Amino acid sequence: MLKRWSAAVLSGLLVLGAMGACGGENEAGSNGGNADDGKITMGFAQVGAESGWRTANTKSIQEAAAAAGIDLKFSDAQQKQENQIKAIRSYIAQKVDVIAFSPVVESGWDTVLKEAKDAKIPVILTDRAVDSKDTSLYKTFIGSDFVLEGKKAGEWLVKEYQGKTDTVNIVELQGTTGSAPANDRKAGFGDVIKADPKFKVIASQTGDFTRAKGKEVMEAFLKANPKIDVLYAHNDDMGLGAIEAIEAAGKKPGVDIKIITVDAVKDGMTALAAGKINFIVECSPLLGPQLMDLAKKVVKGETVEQRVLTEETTFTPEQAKAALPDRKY
Ligand code: GYE
Repeated sequence: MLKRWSAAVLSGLLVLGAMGACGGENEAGSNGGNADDGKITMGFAQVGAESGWRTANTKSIQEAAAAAGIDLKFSDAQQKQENQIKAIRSYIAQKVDVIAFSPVVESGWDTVLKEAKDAKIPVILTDRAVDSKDTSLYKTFIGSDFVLEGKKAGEWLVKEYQGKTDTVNIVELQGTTGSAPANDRKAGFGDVIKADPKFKVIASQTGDFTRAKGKEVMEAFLKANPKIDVLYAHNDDMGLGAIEAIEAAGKKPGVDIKIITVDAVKDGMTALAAGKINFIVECSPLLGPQLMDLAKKVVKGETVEQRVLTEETTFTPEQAKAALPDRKY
């Protein structure tokens, strides 16, 4: 009890301290930012630490901020929208120069984004989109085209089963419910495979982008469905969890069940090179340097493109073997 109480007081003091340091006596900066030391302060509200992709993304942002001389305030929302909203409100209270965040889900951001706009603090969306109709609520959105990623996954499957007529039973592990990558990767994939009725998605459920949940849901899929030909997982981590479940069920991942994932982090690429995954659609987490460039421009009041796309490729097992030695994350 005492422990909890003192932890609460301590975190209150920390917030107050940070507010005093950044807000209090600050007169500089037309947008209320703490330009006292000439440094840009960025408040970044991260989704969480749910996957290898996210860890690499966080590292990229932290390293790029340090390299760009940007003072970074960083928070981890543990995949909860309410935590992200709290973090954004605290950045507004601290009068940071710019807020960047990766919205865990697409909807429900208008109120807090309006608060940032009213405080004249520019917002940059990174990695994931919001569905706000009012696009003046943020300056730019940098990240991947998730629909395209889903399409690439579907196109590989269409080619793989070309000329065959038997039904292909597919199970799908979706990302976090309501998130842009889950919505879009599902849509893009579905769009491509619907052209051929032999492709049947027999089960589709969220695995929350984590290894543990991917394993758990795959176990249930395997119990309920005697014939699964293909697994489409919205990220490597869920695919890797599912591989454990498939092996535990006495089946060979990549052979008895073909596996397609998205991300191309090192662990995923290693499984691909070993033939346990058959195809990976790349999604780059290295958004840090571009984000810092955009932040500098936005703080200066320069106009930036509304949408900045990340460049990405795809990998077969052979390509994974070639790329692995240089893979940084
Ligand atoms: O694919 C997944 C992560 O938003 C693109 O989030 C990101 C996704 C990524 O947890 O691994």
